[in-house]
Amino acid sequence: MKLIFATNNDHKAAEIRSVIRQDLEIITLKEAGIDQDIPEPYNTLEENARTKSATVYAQTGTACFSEDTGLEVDALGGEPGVKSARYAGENRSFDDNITKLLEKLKDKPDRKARFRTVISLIWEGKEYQFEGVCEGRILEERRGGQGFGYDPVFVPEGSGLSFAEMDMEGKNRFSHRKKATEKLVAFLNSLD
Ligand code: ITT
Repeated sequence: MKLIFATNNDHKAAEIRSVIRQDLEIITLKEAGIDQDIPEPYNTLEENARTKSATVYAQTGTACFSEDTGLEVDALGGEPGVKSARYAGENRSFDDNITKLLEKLKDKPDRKARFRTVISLIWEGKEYQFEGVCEGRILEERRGGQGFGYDPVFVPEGSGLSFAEMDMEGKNRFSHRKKATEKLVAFLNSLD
């Protein structure tokens, strides 16, 4: 079975491929020959994920899914949330976003946060959504060199290591994306 994963983020594609059934062929936008940065104009992960998958389905007619992920920090009223990719401004780096986050959290004792992933699948013209949440806390400084995005400053509940101090297998034991992907896979399995 062939599925387009409507993403331009190769880290996400690698993480999802590491947990999805081997007989499912996952093709990223680049691999499908689609050179497009689909806008994410909405205020919810759910709407942004739906826009990405629906846009690509309309163009290709091929079953496809997308995902939108946000880091929700309690002391910042849920920020950066849906704006996680562009927290420090358009086209800013992962590192710039972390710098802004740590600055805003300076002197704040409440470090509680969570990653939330919403996957939107378009299957035979119908949309299905799957959510995965990982609770944790934000460190005072960066730790580790693996992963991507906010991984160096996020420690999941039940671990002493940041996501960036874990290999992919370690991160998958806790990860929001893994939990959402497991629900997607269970759904696809139930179609057989
Ligand atoms: P798409 O092409 O799939 O949209 P993206 O990088 O723009 O890729 P999002 O819109 O979902 O992805 O933005 C989420 C941002 O949140 C992402 O750029 C990272 O900074 C951060 N992020 C998402 N998942 C993460 C994870 O597992 N660990 C650390 N940071 C993560």
